[in-house]
Amino acid sequence: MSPISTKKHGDVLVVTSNNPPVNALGHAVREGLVAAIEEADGDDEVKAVVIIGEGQTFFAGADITEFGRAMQNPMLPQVVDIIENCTKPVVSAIHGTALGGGLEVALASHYRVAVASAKLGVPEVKLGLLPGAGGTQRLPRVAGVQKALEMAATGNPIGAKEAYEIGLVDRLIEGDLEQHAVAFAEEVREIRPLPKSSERQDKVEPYRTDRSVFTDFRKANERKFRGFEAPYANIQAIEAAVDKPYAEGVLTERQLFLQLMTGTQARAQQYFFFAERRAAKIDGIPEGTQPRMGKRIGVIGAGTMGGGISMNFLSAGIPVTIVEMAQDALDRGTGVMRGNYEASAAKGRISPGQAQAAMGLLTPTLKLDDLADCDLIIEAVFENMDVKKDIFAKLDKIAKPGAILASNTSYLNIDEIAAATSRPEDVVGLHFFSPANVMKLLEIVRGAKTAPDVLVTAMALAKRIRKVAVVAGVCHGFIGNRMLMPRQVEATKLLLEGATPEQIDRVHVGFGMPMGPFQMADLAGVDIGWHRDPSRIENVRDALCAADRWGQKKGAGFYDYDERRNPTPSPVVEKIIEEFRVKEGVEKREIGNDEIVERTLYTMVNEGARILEEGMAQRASDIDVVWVYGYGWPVYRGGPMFWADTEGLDKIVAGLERRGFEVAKLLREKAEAGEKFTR
Ligand code: T1G
Repeated sequence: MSPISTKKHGDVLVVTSNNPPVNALGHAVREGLVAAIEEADGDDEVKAVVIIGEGQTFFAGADITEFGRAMQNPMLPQVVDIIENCTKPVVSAIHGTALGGGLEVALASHYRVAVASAKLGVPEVKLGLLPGAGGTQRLPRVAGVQKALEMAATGNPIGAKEAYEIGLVDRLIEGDLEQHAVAFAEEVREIRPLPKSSERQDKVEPYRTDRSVFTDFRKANERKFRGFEAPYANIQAIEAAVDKPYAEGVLTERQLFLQLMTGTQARAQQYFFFAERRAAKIDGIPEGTQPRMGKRIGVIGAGTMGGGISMNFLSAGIPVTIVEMAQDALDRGTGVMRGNYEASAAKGRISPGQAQAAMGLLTPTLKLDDLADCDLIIEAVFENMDVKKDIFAKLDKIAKPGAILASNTSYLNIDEIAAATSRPEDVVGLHFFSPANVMKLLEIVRGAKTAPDVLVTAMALAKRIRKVAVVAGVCHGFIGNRMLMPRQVEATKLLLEGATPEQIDRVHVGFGMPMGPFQMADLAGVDIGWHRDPSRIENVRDALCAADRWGQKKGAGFYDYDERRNPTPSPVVEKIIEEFRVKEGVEKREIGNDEIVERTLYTMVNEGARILEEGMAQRASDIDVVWVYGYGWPVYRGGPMFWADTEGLDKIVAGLERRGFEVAKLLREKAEAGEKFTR
């Protein structure tokens, strides 16, 4: 049975797609669309056509699961040309999303109507691609070159209202979409010639001479697009739309599309699309497990983490009660939150009304008892086991039955914290990343006794506060920080052996990381985890801390910083490292960049393999989601485990052995068996 059905409303043929969950433009849908247009063309009673989606959305694009497989005809470029060349006016009726190939179908239609809540976009760049069915040629002709650049090179959708204002949508619909779309089709059924997007020149002509829109756009996004191939290919394709007639422009588009599709970046980003969705699936949960309530949240601690965590819930419209020990700390914490909201409103990211509404949902208090009616309580106080146990023992007496008790610890043992209560099944780790109101990643730490519905609730709440959550087991540093440790340890050893902070950071930034281990240490604070005794100097970090070089906040750390926080290499640090080298009797030598990669990245993969062996991560792709969303690992490399597969596990094993590291059992087994972690 074809997912495409047709029926006549008077002389309008309504073509409906029913291909759940997102009306992906798989082979059967494409075939059905072509047949429907042929039906319309062949039936004289038909004066117009409406294309509409059943379910949650209009077409959300090509079927990504078909990528990498032999594609069957008709291909999408053919389908959209058949739609545009229909002899009757075709109206796309959009609800939910019109994304990628879905927007290309709409652009090939002669008219587009949409409900106000709809989103329109070309997110292909997020899959390492570009719109490959005429989108790079039709979109600038309809929405304008500037908007097309923004939409295609960033992949971010726009709302239907904005689409209407720029002429991408011809009418905003209130009420029944199908009914109004049919009425619209009846209004335009006699209008000729049919408006074909591919033939429009008015919005591209002005840019034939003045190229500044392209140079300015490239310049403005240099930092954001660093390392990515697809954004630049999208810009190039839109330049072709300006310089060439449609028939030639689509050839350039096709050539660029195939170039990207066969590249490693596209494969990595498509892998990551599904990795992110797979992370939401929790192993070992009984079918039908329902989430618990999540209507009121309690947060203990109004410091940087407590405040950021609270903002996530407030921004999602969920009331929060926040507790502090002292009034000044409470006022300082709520003041920072209000300041963050006002700053977002000033930048136009949210409206002043939204900022006010969010803060209106916050109840500050000095009394722990005020958390008695909360459904979920998140403790975010400083990292000390005794303090945390004390708080959880108190919460055990205060919190209502069925309340979930969570700790935001980055390292400590969740089972030990849970044992401080009489309800360990209600205890879970919720490890947010700083700044908690910005970073997308959330590690849900599954304790030995954590109940299935507690995990399901945590995952559901994560989605509500727009976090990407990954389940981790109880071990030191969970997934992300545990893999960070060997990297930091080796990076520090390499300093003593002759590398410099800038050399090591340059290798990581060149690899695609936002910053290297030492820039990151300076940002987070060199004094994190420091024993605070300046007389006790056991490593380079101690020496820096004793010299008051705590990082950016002190204007000095592994680097010196100017007033705009730009880092420069520091002769003081060089001297400190040299003194240590002598003290430790380490011979300085030339360090190659390959050695830096092997010792700081291969060791991470090795630790990732151990995490999988021990069941501390459900699957290798979860590790990749943690590193992309929590530590800025470049998505065009898929994540450490996907990258390891691309690099070659046998090469990684050889590199680790050459450097004298003990190779994880799982890594060695997979390398010997010629297997991979992620595919
Ligand atoms: N193809 C195949 N499966 C898809 C899919 C797609 N395009 N989009 C979603 N799914 C699956 C997804 O894996 C999940 O499966 C389920 O649908 C629900 O998705 C030629 C080449 C539409 C905004 O990039 O952004 O067109 O995990 O959990 O949060 O130019 O899905 O349940 O088994 O994300 O409500 C361009 C991708 C393709 C859009 C809905 N299109 N999708 O979000 O649900 S390339 C995209 C999304 C292209 C042409 C080119 C989102 C969504 P499962 P979900 P959601």
